[in-house]
Amino acid sequence: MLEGCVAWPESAVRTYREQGYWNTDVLGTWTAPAPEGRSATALVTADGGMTHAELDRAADRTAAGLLEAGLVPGDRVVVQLPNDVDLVVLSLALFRTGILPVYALPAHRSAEITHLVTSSGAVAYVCAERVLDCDFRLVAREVLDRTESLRHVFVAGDPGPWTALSSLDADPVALPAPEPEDVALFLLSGGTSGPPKLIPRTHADYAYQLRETARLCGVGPESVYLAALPAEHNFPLGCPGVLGTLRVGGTAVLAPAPTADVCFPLIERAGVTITSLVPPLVPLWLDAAGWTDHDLSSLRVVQVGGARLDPQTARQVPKALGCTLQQVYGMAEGLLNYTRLDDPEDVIVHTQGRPLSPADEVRVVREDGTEAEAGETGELFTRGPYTLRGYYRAGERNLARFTEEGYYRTGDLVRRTAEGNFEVVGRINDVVNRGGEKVPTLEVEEHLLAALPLLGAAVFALPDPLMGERTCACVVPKDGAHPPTLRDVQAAFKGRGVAAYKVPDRLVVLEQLPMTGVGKVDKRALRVRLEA
Ligand code: OOB
Repeated sequence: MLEGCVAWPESAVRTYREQGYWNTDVLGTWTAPAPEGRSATALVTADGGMTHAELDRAADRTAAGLLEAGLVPGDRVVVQLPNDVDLVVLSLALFRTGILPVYALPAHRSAEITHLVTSSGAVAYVCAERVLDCDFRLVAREVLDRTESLRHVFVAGDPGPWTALSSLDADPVALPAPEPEDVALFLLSGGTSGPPKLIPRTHADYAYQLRETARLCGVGPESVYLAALPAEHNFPLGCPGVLGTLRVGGTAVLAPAPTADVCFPLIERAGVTITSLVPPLVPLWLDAAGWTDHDLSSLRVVQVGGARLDPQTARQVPKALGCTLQQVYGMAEGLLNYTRLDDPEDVIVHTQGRPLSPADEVRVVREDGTEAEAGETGELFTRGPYTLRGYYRAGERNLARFTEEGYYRTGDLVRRTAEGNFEVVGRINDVVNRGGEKVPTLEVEEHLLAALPLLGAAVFALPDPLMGERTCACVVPKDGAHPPTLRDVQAAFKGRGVAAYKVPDRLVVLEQLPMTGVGKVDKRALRVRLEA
């Protein structure tokens, strides 16, 4: 495996190969030759699309262009593109050449991209010219100034001082074929307290995830998957998402935003059969479905995951959208849990499902390390054929997140029902789950302390009816300093190039922070005080 990655032990590798979990599938190579029954259309966007044959050709040309530009297999490339054809073509080209995408999220700004470039040693950054109010060519400038490894910036659209992404275009050449068990891509951790860690995913492990999730969701050549969420995230990318659908010859529809006004016309036009949402979107879609003129009758499955969906909302989905609800409890690190399409209503409404694979090993562990009983809350530990054994270049830091036997400590508090389905009831880690968007509290505290005249800052989650959780920051100004307002925080974070979703939703100015006996800020006491 790539230097800086933790390999699965030999015995596990042997089992996964022998039992067919891992095979010779290499990501991105399945668009040719077209199997029988494949629908001609691979991609649909608001203003265009592509057939499978066109996608195949475009990926080969881009792959040749990448090599011509001097990139070599094993190089890392930070990819931050909106849901559009470029993202898919580039991804397939990278997979085919063994050049490794590091998938950033659209909301990331220079602070996050700098971190990703530094922690991955990326040689290239690929972005769009601008999205909404952000000019990513300026983000690229800041990142270049602050990092050492970056040699290329490729821009979709007008490149300004950089190179146009469209210039990565050359006559197809023989490509350096990656090995199935090589790393294929990097995803970002959402579940850990600090800045995101990099998750290496191999061709074999991710291809298995794509195959198995497509099977479980009944996705085949006739299926039309709508990427409403940003497709660089594991959920819409590969659960089965865009890649899992393309792999079986289906069609992926790329929406520029997850709102009903953008997605409903696409559902009607493309005959979308399956999509995935995070919980805060669900009430908005249900509401819009009540008055829309658009025909949503093609929808078969709506997957909801990323954060806890409340049962009352869950119950309304089938009737309002005319389809089956599937709860998905997953993580970029690997393990995916799904309710099955034919599960009883109670299971679909009240649980977050059970593991995808018979080879997923899951343990629910009490604080003292012993095994919890059914119905009892504990932390979920897991290992399996598509769950990582260590973060990239994390060294000693991996010791805290993995057991000696190679189990990943998810930090999630779960209960297992007698039938084996999980209910997610909380978290151990210091992360705010804002409707699926993960806000690492330590990182926000560091930004607050660095940007404003503060003596102390404590960031934690408060419950919220729509988002599940929102971010609250309690701050103590330095003596004589002006108490900051939310507007100050917003401006300071923007100035530091921090993603907007990390700005606290609520700011409380205090004279001091309560401390625990061991001298840590007592966030529990703060939470209780604010909830009251
Ligand atoms: C997905 O992946 P990440 O990596 O952004 O976040 C993982 C964490 C989990 O550890 C858990 O704390 C939370 O997000 N989570 C859920 C959940 N799904 C994820 N909490 C409650 N209920 C759920 N259904 O979020 C992700 C990756 C693949 C598929 C779906 C979600």
